[in-house]
Amino acid sequence: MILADYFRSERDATWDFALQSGVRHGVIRLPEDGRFDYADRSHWESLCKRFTDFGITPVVIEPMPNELHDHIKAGDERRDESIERAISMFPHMRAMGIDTICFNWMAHIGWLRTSSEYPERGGAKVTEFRMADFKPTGAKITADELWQNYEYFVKAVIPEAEQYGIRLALHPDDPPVPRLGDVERIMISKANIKKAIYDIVKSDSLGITMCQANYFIMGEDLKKTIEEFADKIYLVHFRNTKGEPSHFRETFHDNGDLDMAELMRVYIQNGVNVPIRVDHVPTMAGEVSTLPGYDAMGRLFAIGYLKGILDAVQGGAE
Ligand SMILES: [Mn+2]
Repeated sequence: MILADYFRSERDATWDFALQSGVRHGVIRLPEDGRFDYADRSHWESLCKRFTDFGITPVVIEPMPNELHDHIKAGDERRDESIERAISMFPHMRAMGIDTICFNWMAHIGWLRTSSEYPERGGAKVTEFRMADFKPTGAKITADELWQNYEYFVKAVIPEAEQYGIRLALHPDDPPVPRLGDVERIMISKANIKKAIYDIVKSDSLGITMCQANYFIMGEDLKKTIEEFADKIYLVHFRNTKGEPSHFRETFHDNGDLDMAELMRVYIQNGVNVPIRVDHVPTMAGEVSTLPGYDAMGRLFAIGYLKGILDAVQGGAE
C-alpha cells in the first residue's frame, strides 16, 4: 500500500505534519478559488510543483471539484459543460503522473453529520450522524434520476478516461441511507455499487474508493467485500467507526468496531496496492476545529497508527 494523506492545495501546517510523519504521497484537493483552469497545463504544473518541491508526490485528486460535480450529479442545465470540463483534466493528470480521481454520487447533500461534539475517548470530539436529528433541506431527487444521471456520466466520461489511463474511484454515500428527506441515495449497499461499476460500463477506468467504515456501516462483511472488489479498489480511506446507518459516529482509529490490522492483512493478501489515507479523525484537547473530521492532532495520531500497521503487516510504507 502507498501511504498518502489528504492535502489542501495551499500549504498549511498539516502539510508539515504529514511530511514529518513519513508521508510522501498526496491525495490532493484542487484549488477552488475560481482561478484554477482545469484545461490549462501550466496551472497543473505549478500546482504539482508546489507539492513536489515540498517533498510530496501527488497521486490522487479528491474530490472531483464540486463546482462541476454538483451539476453532473443533479443532471441540471450545466451538466454537459461540467462533464466537458471534467474530461479536460485527464490529459493533464496523465502528464503529471496522477492517475486516479475520487468521485461520489451524493446529489444536493454531500458528506453529512448531525453533530461534531460526540464525546470520544478522554473527551476528544467526533462527528455523529443521527437520522432523528436530520432536518430536510427542501432539495429533491429520486433514485431513478440518480441512476439515469450516473449512466449518462459514466458513458460520457469513461471512454475518455480510458484513453489517458485515468481511473475513477467511486466513493460510497456517507451516510449510506436510502433517503435524506426528499433526496434519495443509491450508493448505499455493495449490491448497488457492484451494479454501478460492473453493469453499466465495464472498464478498468471505473472502480471504487474503499471507504471501509461506510461499507461496515452498511452492514457488509468487510473481509468479503475487499476480496470481491480487490481489483476494483483504486483508493482506500482508512477509517474506523461505530454504529449503523441511522445512527453512527466516528472513533479514534484504534477504538472502533473495525479490526484495522486485520483489514490491512486482507488488503495485502488480495494484492490491493493503492494509495491509502486516513479519514475522519477526532478533534483533540486544545484544538479549535476548522473542519470537524479533518483537524490536525487527531490526524497525526491516525497517520502514526496507520504507519505502524503498514510497518507491521507490509514491512513498511511506500
Ligand atoms: Mn471516505
